[in-house]
Amino acid sequence: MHRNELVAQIKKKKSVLCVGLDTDARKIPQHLQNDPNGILLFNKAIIDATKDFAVAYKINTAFYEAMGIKGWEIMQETLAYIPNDIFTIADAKRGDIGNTATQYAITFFETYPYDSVTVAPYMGADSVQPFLAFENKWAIVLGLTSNPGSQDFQMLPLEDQSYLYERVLKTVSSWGTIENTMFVIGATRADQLQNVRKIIPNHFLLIPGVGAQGGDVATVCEHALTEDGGILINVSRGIIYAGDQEDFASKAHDAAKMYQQEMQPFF
Ligand code: OMP
Repeated sequence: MHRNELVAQIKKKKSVLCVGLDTDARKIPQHLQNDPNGILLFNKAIIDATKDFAVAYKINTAFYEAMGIKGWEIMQETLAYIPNDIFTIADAKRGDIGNTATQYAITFFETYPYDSVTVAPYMGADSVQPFLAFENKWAIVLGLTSNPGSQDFQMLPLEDQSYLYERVLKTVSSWGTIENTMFVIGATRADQLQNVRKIIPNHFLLIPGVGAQGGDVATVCEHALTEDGGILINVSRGIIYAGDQEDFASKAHDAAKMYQQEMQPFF
């Protein structure tokens, strides 16, 4: 998807909501756990219930890969069910030497036609650049993540007193453009958001960590929103498990609407 189409969705819906489909077979409502197609039915119902508020869906591949071949089929059918004008993310956190990275890019851009894939930058330029060679496709590179372990390496001070994650943002942003590169910045790191915007004022940020991990929409919007929107705030468990009974889809609808309404005043 071209950046302009994503920006148009954001402005139309007055939303930067990304719904995370981290669907866990043990957490879906009981009546679907007993159905052989339960996970796909769950995902379709969540998409139907949230698509008026969402500008992106993030499929966390781990939850599907763990199921083997059936999981890949569910992922494919879920991806096909997402409306064409909504941005799609394969949250696969890949990263490997060049020729292998190219195969990962083919997997998530062609075999499974996602708009974007999450990429770990630890192996450097040749591990990220293959993802930047596909027109209208995006690499979403880990910058400063939402988990406690982000302290271990990402916040290490370098010789010039900047943090390692800042160096990552500076360097990786020079490999691509604002039309093919985004960065993951955790909502739990709101204290760093203004700083992030100083380094990469125009890049899209994928911001997970709202809801179950404690980040909040208003703070993130205040510090990171740009004229184009410029952010995607991901909520997974806070939406897809808002209800655990037969009315789970209407609970997900209400949760997605609530998040969109928190975003709306910023437009
Ligand atoms: P919830 O906490 O349930 O909203 O899920 C957060 C989602 O974002 C999960 O799919 C995580 O794998 C993902 N995520 C983080 O939670 N923190 C990060 O720093 C990066 C990601 C990610 O890249 O999506």
